[in-house]
Amino acid sequence: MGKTVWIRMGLACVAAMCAGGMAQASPGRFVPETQPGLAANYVGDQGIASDPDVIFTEDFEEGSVDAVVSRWENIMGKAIMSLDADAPAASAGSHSLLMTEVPGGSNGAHLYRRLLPGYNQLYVRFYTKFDLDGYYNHHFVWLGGYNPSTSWPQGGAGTKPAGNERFTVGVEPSGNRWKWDFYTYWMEMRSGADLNYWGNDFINDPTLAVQRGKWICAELMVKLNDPVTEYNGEQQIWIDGQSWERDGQITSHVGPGYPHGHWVWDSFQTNPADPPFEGMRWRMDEALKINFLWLENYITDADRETKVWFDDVVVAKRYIGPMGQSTGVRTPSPE
Ligand SMILES: [Ca+2]
Repeated sequence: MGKTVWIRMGLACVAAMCAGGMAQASPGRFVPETQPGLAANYVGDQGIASDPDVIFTEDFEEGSVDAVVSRWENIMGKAIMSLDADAPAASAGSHSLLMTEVPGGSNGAHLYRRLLPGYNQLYVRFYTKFDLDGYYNHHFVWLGGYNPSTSWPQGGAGTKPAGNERFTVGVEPSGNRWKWDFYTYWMEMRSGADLNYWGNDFINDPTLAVQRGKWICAELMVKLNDPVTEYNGEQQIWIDGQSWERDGQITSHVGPGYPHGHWVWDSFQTNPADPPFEGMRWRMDEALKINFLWLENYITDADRETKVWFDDVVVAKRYIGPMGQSTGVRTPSPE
């Protein structure tokens, strides 16, 4: 290697360190989840629907879009849905759901259904893929609750829930920032600088980047506060079976006493030197439960064709994790 190349590499490294230093105290990093995921027991998700802790699955293997949507209660943008042969490598199935937004088209698409009778803790794991050059979406995949439950998504953008009627928790690419974060509405949420209540974010780390052009395994957990006077609720995100750590603390898991940080309007800024987070008081009424799943790809004003795929959705009462591998040496899951 020539001297010139070394000098160029050195300058590039210095530039990268400076950029990182301005953004955060230390680089964030993935930390593998240590608890066993139930998906490890079902190679390619085969048979996972019969697991006693699983309450809903959607693998898009029904054979037609009509057959898929018949399993959901509220559908938007069916015209841009198709079943596609692109599927996660580990999947036992051969098709995924593809939503293809075109310029001048509708505002994306969604599938919504209730999860009755309602639960105090749920996990949703799904595989998704964004095409490399697609336009960004505004909202993505949600777990939430309505009291009483409804067979359609109620909305509520810009307003704070009262605590007895709704909450919603999104795992999202954060619009055109392409970083994974929460987007959360609940009774204790903070307002934005415009004094409206938009979804609150918590991770705020541009290095937790959404990798486009490949299948990603995302998982979201919501645990309600119980009793309803307490702040002991939680929310958690995993990407490819991993949590996100920054400055020595896990920032993708939010609950009573963790992580440490402070609010800047509606964005929680993690910092180990700050006070501990108070925990999630999702509700003030026991009748408010987690009772819906909303797979949404909400896009407006797309200036180019934009494809988003979904596959292998599982909702369960415990951690699901990525699919067990269908080839090669499989690591036995701890029992
Ligand atoms: Ca599939």
